[in-house]
Amino acid sequence: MKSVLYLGTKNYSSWSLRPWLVAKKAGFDFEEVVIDFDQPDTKQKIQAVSPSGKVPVWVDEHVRIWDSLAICEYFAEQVPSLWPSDPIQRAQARAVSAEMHSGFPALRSEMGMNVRAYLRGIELSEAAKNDLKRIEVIWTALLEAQSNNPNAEGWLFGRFSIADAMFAPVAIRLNGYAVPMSASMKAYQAQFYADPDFQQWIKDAEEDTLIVPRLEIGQDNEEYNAIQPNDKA
Ligand SMILES: N[C@@H](CCC(=O)N[C@@H](CS)C(=O)NCC(=O)O)C(=O)O
Repeated sequence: MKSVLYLGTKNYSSWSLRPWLVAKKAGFDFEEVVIDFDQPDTKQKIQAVSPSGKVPVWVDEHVRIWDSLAICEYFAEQVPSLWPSDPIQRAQARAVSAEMHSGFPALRSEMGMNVRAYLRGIELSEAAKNDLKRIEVIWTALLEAQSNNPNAEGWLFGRFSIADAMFAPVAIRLNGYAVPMSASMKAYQAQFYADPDFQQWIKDAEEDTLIVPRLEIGQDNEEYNAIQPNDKA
């Protein structure tokens, strides 16, 4: 039996991107099944494969797993290099991954992932601004800690790890909405957009024509959106 990763619509499903990217980096051979959001049969299709009624879900000959981080952990059982090899770094990687998995609710709701959105003008709440600040602190500290590592490849712990996958949707959120970014945030965001596997997800999402109106945050701000990106605040 070929392993299957059930995903939500690639343009919008931030949870789905994470295990998909990790599976790609692990070199797994798997089938992708996208269950589009907000269709008359969406709920039924997700419930048919997912005990929690949510995607992503991984199914192979041994197991069915229905949570993005649990799926990533399962992959790491087979490919341990998906976490840093150093136990201290591995603990830190797990801490920031768990923080991303369980936190940042304001950022999630106000800057929903939308691959096809580009620097849309939005007004962030204080809570969302604080979420962004916290992400900046995490990224900056971890990238600075790698600055003396000759083998660092631009990822949070040098080589790609599950921690990077957890933050991949943030790189897309930062592309979708015009919010201030520090130099280290820009550099780490660029790291994703230069990655061939990440680029494949972007391409798939861009080629998809499904628009889910409730997830099109900031689309009415046409005046702001007409300003050239470099002139935006
Ligand atoms: N904690 C879960 C969250 C998964 C989740 O919220 N999935 C959303 C899509 S990104 C979903 O399936 N929504 C469909 C629904 O709620 O009907 C995980 O990490 O996988």
